Amino acid sequence: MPNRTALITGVTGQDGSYLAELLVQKGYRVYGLIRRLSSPNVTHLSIIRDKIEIIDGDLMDQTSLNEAVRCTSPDEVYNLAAQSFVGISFGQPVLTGEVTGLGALRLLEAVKSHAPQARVYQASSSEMFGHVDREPQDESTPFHPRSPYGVAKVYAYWACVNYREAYSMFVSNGILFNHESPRRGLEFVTRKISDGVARIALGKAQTLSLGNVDAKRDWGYAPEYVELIWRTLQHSTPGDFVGATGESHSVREFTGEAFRVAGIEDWSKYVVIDSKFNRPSEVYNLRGDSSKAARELGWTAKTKFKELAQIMVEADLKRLSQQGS
Ligand code: NAP
Ligand code: G4F
Repeated sequence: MPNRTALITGVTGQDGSYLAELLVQKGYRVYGLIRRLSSPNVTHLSIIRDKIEIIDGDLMDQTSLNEAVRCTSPDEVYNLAAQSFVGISFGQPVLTGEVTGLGALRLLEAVKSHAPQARVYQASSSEMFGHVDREPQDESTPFHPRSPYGVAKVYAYWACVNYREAYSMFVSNGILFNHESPRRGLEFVTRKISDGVARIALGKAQTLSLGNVDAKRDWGYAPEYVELIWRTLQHSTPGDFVGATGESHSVREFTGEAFRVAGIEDWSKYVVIDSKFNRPSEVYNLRGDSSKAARELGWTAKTKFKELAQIMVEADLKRLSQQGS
């Protein structure tokens, strides 16, 4: 296959950086869209910084998206950029709607005008299922979002389906359940726990404050999920695919497992429950069924709960030990 060109939004984030590494490995010419910040935020790109090209742009700004698509002429466009933290979406609902919802529409418009043959991947989310009435959730499960973030992702999802139907564009949604890694932002619960536990084990912190520890999620390992993202755009036809492990575990279980990895069995004395981390409306339990992705894309999640906790805690123990006090 001749070299292909990919444009990735959200390239500085967890998934964007892993996807850029995968595509570089596969011989793609990779463009990463980066918004202007007062201090550049390219830590996750250190391995491949000289192997990808950076394009300035912002999902809030139609002109920059038009220009990014026009000048890169991509074969594949991966929209991974978003205001992606559910918790903050309650305090910044309009910004979240603008970036996470309308931002996807702006990108679709740019592709429709400047590269209509390009294949588009939209980072949809299990948060769209929200208040679920069945388990496990698959591509036919109704949406009932429980946060401004979830609402914005539902908007973006349907915009993608609409551009597929209205303009015959190749647009696919990956409805991915939570996936984590040592590159996960520190505000998300698994990383907050792995970092917090490592600090306690190393004597750098005394306690770890958490919200609703009874919430349950289907947690997978991010580097495996970017393989699914890529496979979604290699399929013969566009469509919507769930990515999940099929297992659900509580925040409490993840906390216990993380402490166990760090060699601390009696961990309850270190954890403080603080209601400030509770959300106005919570998603209590998510568990996905990705048999469509297994059947049509040949993808299954390999890394499960205990191994994931181990990878994350060991990475934080190593990072924090190297930092000294
Ligand atoms: P992440 O680490 O938070 O990365 C988000 C990316 O979006 C960052 O590169 C960020 O850039 C960029 N971004 C934010 N606002 C932007 C704007 N206005 N214009 C351009 N770029 C902007 O998220 P992730 O975990 O990698 O997730 C990737 C995508 O998958 C997101 O859309 C997320 O909502 C979705 N998703 C994630 C999961 C999961 O479990 N990880 C599950 C389902 C769906 P800065 O570095 O400049 O902030
Ligand atoms: O780690 P979280 O913040 O992730 P959440 O809300 O599930 O969203 C993540 O996964 C979605 C896929 O379903 C993505 F679309 C989204 O972009 C993001 O990547 O919270 C997980 C659970 C929640 O129920 C939360 O209430 O953990 C609970 N939790 C309990 N204590 C906490 C805390 N969450 C955070 N962030 N911090 C806590 O102290």
